[in-house]
Formats: sequence, C-alpha cells, structure tokens
Amino acid sequence: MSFETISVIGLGYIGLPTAAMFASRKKKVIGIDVNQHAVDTINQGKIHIVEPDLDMIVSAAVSEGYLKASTTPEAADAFLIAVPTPFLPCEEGEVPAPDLSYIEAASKAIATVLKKGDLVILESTSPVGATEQMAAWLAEARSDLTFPQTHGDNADVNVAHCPERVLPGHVVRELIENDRVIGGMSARCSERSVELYKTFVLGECVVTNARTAEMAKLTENSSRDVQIAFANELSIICDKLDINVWELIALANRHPRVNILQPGPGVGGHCIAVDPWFIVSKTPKEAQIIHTARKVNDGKPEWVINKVKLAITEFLQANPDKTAKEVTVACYGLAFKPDIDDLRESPAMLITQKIAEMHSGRVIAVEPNIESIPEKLKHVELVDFDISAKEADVHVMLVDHQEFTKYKVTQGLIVDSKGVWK
Ligand code: SAJ
Repeated sequence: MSFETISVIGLGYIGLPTAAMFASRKKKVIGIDVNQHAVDTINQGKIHIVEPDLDMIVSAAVSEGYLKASTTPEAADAFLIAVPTPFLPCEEGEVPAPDLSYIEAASKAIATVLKKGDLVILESTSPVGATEQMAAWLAEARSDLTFPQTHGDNADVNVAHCPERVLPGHVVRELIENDRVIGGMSARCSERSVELYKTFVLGECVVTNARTAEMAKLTENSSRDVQIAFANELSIICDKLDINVWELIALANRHPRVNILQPGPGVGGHCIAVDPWFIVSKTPKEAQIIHTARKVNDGKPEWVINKVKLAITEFLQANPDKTAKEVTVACYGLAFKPDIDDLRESPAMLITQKIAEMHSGRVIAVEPNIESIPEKLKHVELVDFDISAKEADVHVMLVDHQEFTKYKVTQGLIVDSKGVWK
C-alpha cells in the first residue's frame, strides 16, 4: 500500500522542512500544529522559522495544493510526530528528566483518526523506551486496532522511531542527503518506514529496532557534547598554565589520530545541551562521563563571566579616576553558534544577560544576524562593530561569526572565549 496522504505533527524546525520535502515530491501533506499563528503563516505559503531555501519550497508546495496546515488532525496513511521533548522542571544540581507530554498529546490527537494500515513514526529526539510508550498510548486510545507490541508484523498499525539528524542552517540538504536510522517496532514497521522515507531521502535508510534508534540519536549528540567538554576543560587548564589553547589544539590536531573540537563559552541549542540528559536520567550510575561533560559545558558560561569581572577590575585598577559605572562592556555575538540568528538556549545570551545584571555601567552587544535586541536584554544596546570597537573598555568575544573574524579590536581589554582575536 503506498502513502498518498502524510501527516506531520509539530511544524517546527524539523516538522515543517520534513512536511515540505514530502509535499515537494507531490505527496498530499497535512501539517498539524497547536500554534495558530504557525498554521496561518504556512497556509499563506510563508514560514515562521529561519532556514535557508525552506521558504521557496513551502511557498511552492502550498500554492500547488500539496501542503496545508491545520490545528486539528485529519486521516492520513502515515503520521510523523516531530514535537518537542524538553525537560521537566527540576532543582539546580538535579538531573533533569524528559517531558514526554507533547508526544502523549500528539499520540492521543492522532489516535482519533488512525485506521488499519497506517504507519506512525516518532521523529522527536526521545529517551530510550519512548516509542514503546507512544505505541502504548495509541493502543490504549484505540482498542479496536492492533499494534506491534502485541501483534508484531501482523499489527493493524505500524510504529517506528526515525530520529532526525539534520544541522540547523543546512536542514534542506541534510534531510535529503543524510543516512537515516530506521527503528521499527517490528520488521514490517521498519520496511514500511524505509518505503516512506525513500520518497525524498537519497541517503541510506539503515534498519534497526526502536530502542537502538532512540539511543543512536542520543549517542551522536552526547558524543559531540563530550568532545566539546574536553576542549572546554583544556581551555580552563591552559588558562591556568598560561598556554594559548587555540595554538595547543592546532598543534595536537596535527597528530593523524587526534581531532580535538573548539572550546567556547558553553554549549547551546536545543539538542546537544539537552539530549545527553536523557541518557543520564535513565542510567545515572552508569553515565559518568556523559554526566561530567554536561557539567563541564554548563559551567563554562560562569567561568567566562568571572573572566569579565576580572577584566573590569583590571581596567579600574589601570584607570583609578574611573568608577565601574563609567566602564563600557561590549559582548560580541548572541546566537547559540556562528552565522545563524537562533538565540534559543544560547550561552552567549546567558552571559550577556548576567553581565548586564551584575555590571553598573553600560553594556552593549554586537550581533549582525538580528535586527532588534531581545526582550531579555532590554537594558543592553545593540550596536555596530565600529561603535563597540571605539567605545568599549572590555570586549567579550562570545560567537565566532564570520563578520568578527574580519575585524580586530585595537583598544581596551579582551576576554576572548572563541580565540578569534587570539
Ligand atoms: N560547539 C562548540 N565547539 C565546537 C562545536 C560546537 O563549542 O567545536 C558548540 C556550538 O557553538 C553550539 C553547540 O556546540 O553552542 C552545538 O552546536 P553544533 O553545531 O555542534 O550542533 P547543533 O546543536 O546545531 O546540531 C546538532 C547536530 N548533531 C551533531 O553534530 C552530532 C545535528 O546533526 C543534530 O541533528 C542536531 O544537533 C539535533 O537536532 O539533534
């Protein structure tokens, strides 16, 4: 049976590009989201997120009638769930636990329109066991249908976990080209999922089971987190030993089997700083390195803030006629990584916010990828580089945007968390 109508639940950074990909291959796609603004924007052929090339694909898909968005689920042959899996709130120092309530709500919503022969895929990054849990919610809501946890290959509805692995900023290309991990709850579930993704995926669709697919995604991002933590720890050690960490890493990386990543002000975004916790919360005793890496990376913004405090003190000692109120601090970059405008879970935002709270003088920020200062930083002025270069006494480099590598700061003290002005 082929997939004529595909429904994507959650039209965010992953769901919308995925929906657009299917629609661009002339499949009828129904995108579901609880956000009315997102639904209205998409139905006008526009997009509510920033991602290169996506606007053109969505605009064409909507005008040709292949893609429409709605707030209520409709019948389809395949359902892809791409909703957030954040943490549950917890006290400082506690291990955060995943919040599956969005998956639960999405499963219960689609359960009402499920029919025999349908395929349900969980794409959201999830803790191990989430796909089985989702299948249990579906079965609970629809006792008239059979599911793979009880009927294996003969189930009425097939269920799989196929995690997304695309890099923000390159989503359209990576959706098509990347290999795809397909974790079916039965062999038949995997087979059907491969058939679905082959609609637009040119990469290989590699088959495994649902639990391994869940763990594969968490492992990829934890591996990167651990490697970045190693670089961040090196930067703290080198600072103590008066060694330039950037030079050190460049030298060590000349070894044919060494490839150290780059230190920075911390790890941001909604994936690498989140996913390792899904492993730690499930296996707290065993996940020692993964847990420590999280703590090292989460501790880095505070370390940078302390460096800024020291620089302000040093500036005041060298300029005894000035008070802290007269010291201007400039922060370079607010995004969570270079050359994007995404400020979510950004260590640079957190550091700038904390500097603005602790410092009695002027705090300015240079962020070439945004038009206005976010509400959280309402006491911080957004300025151009030529102003900050002239007017700041302490320059804090937080994100190595391409623009910043072209300029040099020639006066004031520098706290460089990215080695741009090393
Ligand atoms: N970072 C460093 N040093 C480095 C590399 C990155 O400090 O050497 C920082 C970045 O500045 C940023 C954070 O790490 O704050 C994360 O950036 P990233 O580029 O490593 O990753 P994301 O979050 O944009 O995307 C990741 C990707 N995962 C991997 O590379 C293993 C992507 O493929 C996933 O699809 C995505 O997470 C996701 O959605 O899970």
